[in-house]
Amino acid sequence: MATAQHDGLIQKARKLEEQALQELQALSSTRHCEEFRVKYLGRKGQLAQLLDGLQALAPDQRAEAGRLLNALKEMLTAKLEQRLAEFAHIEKEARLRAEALDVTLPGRRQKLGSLHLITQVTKELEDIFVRLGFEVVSGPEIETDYYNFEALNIPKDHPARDDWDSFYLDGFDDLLLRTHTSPVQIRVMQQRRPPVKVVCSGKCFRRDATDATHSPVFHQIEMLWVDKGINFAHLKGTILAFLEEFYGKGFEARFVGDYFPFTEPSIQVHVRRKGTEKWLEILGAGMVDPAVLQEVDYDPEEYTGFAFGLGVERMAMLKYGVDDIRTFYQNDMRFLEAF
Ligand code: FA5
Repeated sequence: MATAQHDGLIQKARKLEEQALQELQALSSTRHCEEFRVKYLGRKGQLAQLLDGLQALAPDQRAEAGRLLNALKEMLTAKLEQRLAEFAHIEKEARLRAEALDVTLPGRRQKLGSLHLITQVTKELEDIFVRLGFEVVSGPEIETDYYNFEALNIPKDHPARDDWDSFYLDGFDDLLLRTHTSPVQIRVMQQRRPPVKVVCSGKCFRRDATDATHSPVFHQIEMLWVDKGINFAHLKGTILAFLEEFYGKGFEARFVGDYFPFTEPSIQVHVRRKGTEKWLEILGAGMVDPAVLQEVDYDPEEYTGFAFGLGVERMAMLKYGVDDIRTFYQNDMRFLEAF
């Protein structure tokens, strides 16, 4: 009985060997090799089933059949490894061919991003001021009440505070998002002695109702020039010079009286395209108030100065024919790509 089982097992092993060798020849990929491994050499594969059959054999037959089956397993494993190595090589070659880069092919055009129009205009204006001899400085967007108002001659109960309805920081009575870039004037003058000739650009924040020319977040460029003998003619000349540099000859400007607690006299400047009706207010300006100079320990008898703060969005609207300030911030790709 045991002999018949032994012979049957050996026969099955021979058949398995023959079939497996044929299949090994026919394998055509690493994936097929894996299928082969599972079928013949896996834990529940055909060889494992034959090995299970050893239990039923007499000890001496079991040893002999066991050796045979193990030799068969080793032989098939070695041949499978060989085939795997062949396919790994072939598949790597194919992958390299597929991934090959033809460096002689002509390049394909890639669309690059571009600077936002407000950034472009800010840079252009800063460049103009640098050519006029000004130094670019910066200041914080979160300001104290002192720099944003008090030092600029706007005490707590001053009605002018209504012109700059402010965003205060929750839990900090004294901190707000700056309503204009004028606090940078104070910061610079505290740190330097005259002559001071600086510009500063940046974001400003106001609780303004949004409309075609007002945005709660917008950009200003502040300019300050303090020295001996600076007068209103310097103010007017500088403003006209940079406006002409920025807009060219096709625009005209007018000066209108205004009021700011930190300048005296104060003006605002309107600009329009020649031949059109509508003026747009683009900046506020004036001669630095003596009280502000005193606040930073400059002697108003010795030094005078002028300053202005212009709206970058408004400047851009006029130059590029943008009717509504909100267009800058709607992220419409057609608008963004136009510049
Ligand atoms: C001021 O902010 C003063 N600090 C300007 C100044 C500086 C005067 C130095 C004297 C000396 P005003 O609030 O007018 O002023 O704003 C100046 C400019 O900022 C305006 O002319 C306008 O172009 C722009 N602007 C003001 N509010 C807004 C807003 N909500 N949206 C867009 N632009 C604005």
